[in-house]
Amino acid sequence: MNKSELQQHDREHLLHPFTDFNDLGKQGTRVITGAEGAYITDIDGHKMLDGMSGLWCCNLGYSRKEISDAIYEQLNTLPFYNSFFQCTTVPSIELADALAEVTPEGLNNVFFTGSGSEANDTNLRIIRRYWDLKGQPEKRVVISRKNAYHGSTIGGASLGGMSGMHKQFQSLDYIEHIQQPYWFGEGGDQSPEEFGVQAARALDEKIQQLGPEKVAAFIAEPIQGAGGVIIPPETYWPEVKKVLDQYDILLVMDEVIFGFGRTGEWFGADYYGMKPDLMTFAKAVTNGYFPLGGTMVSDRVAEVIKAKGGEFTHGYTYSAHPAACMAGLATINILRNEKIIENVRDKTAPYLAKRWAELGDHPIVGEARSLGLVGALELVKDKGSRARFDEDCTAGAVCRDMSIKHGLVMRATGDTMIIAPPLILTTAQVDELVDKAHRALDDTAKAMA
Ligand code: PXG
Repeated sequence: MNKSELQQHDREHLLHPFTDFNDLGKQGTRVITGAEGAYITDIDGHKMLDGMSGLWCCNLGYSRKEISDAIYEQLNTLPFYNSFFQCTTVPSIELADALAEVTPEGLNNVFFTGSGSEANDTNLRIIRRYWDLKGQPEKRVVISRKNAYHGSTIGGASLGGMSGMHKQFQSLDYIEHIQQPYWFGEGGDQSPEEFGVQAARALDEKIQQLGPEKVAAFIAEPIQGAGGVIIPPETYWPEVKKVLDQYDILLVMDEVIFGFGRTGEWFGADYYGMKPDLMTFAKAVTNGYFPLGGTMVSDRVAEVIKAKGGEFTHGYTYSAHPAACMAGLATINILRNEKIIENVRDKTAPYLAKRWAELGDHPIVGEARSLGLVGALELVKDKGSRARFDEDCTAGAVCRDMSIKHGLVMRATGDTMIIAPPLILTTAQVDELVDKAHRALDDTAKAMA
């Protein structure tokens, strides 16, 4: 099929995730046909620096034959076997070991799933089981945050705090949402530090309002990813820690985006010095090469579930899929052997921070923020008042299209432009990314004038 035939068949038969089908019909889909290193290529031969690592997952880029070979060899040895009914496989044991080593102290148990959404559903099942076995079945409520993203299954979407999603399904009734720590959007006249404390105190207020004896867990991404790379003020996590220390409530950190090196540490929990009881992962665990997710379970929680016994009636056919586990092992080996995360921490992240901050001087940028290898630009019409161009956030969509034209994949969430490039980026590629983003901003300013 040629390009237009592919686009036509795509429109006729493929229901895309998170897509407005009218827009899709008008523009035709971009057909991505190849990838190499940190670049992707479309069917027209247009090569783009992938500033989003696929969908926050190809942290090592697209050319790691070690990972595809590991998958291929496993598929030719034992393509599938389940881990139900007293069975196990060698790759799943080896990956469980490796994950216990690289994840924060105390997280030594893993429940494998096929995706991040399933892993958060698993968290809900584990949380309930834990409190039931502890003899505190009244602990039921899970507190999350507005504008969080925790997946698209009913459990994941209920935990998530995206208003557009909540309009389209019925949420579980034992999940409550508090304020997000989004200083640029919601901080008003407060300093980031003051606002960070206030946003964390919202957790305390909610716990008090519900009654601590009813609250089972608090779930949060270390930094909100899909919500617009919302890097909390430095005061936020230490204050959340203080709040949680007062109560017997489980902390779930959702590391689906920030796990495996994006902050320059292995996990966001390491970066912020947090000790989660449960920790969700997916995406970069296999470098996006094979679907795999899971949740790391602390010894404290796992001991109750294991020792107090009875069957834990939960699991997925593809929990611990052997080929997925081999992809995970190969990915972790590369991250370790090539010191990829140390390189991000010591070299690429500080360099990106410096270059990305320069974009803050652009007339339509209200804030340029970055941490590790993520960044965000807030597009505004007026820097002083932070006023946006219009209510429909057209500037973001324009900037995304301009960026693609200049050969850079940059995402728009509303009028917030976001990047999460592969961790293998060189400093020369950081320059390329920033220069292309700058040109996209110039074109956006012209188009919106
Ligand atoms: N938790 C977090 C923090 C995520 O970012 C999930 C859970 C769900 O994972 P699965 O594997 O079920 O998709 C995610 C996924 C976006 C975007 O627009 C982000 C995600 C997925 C799709 C789109 O940025 N994150």
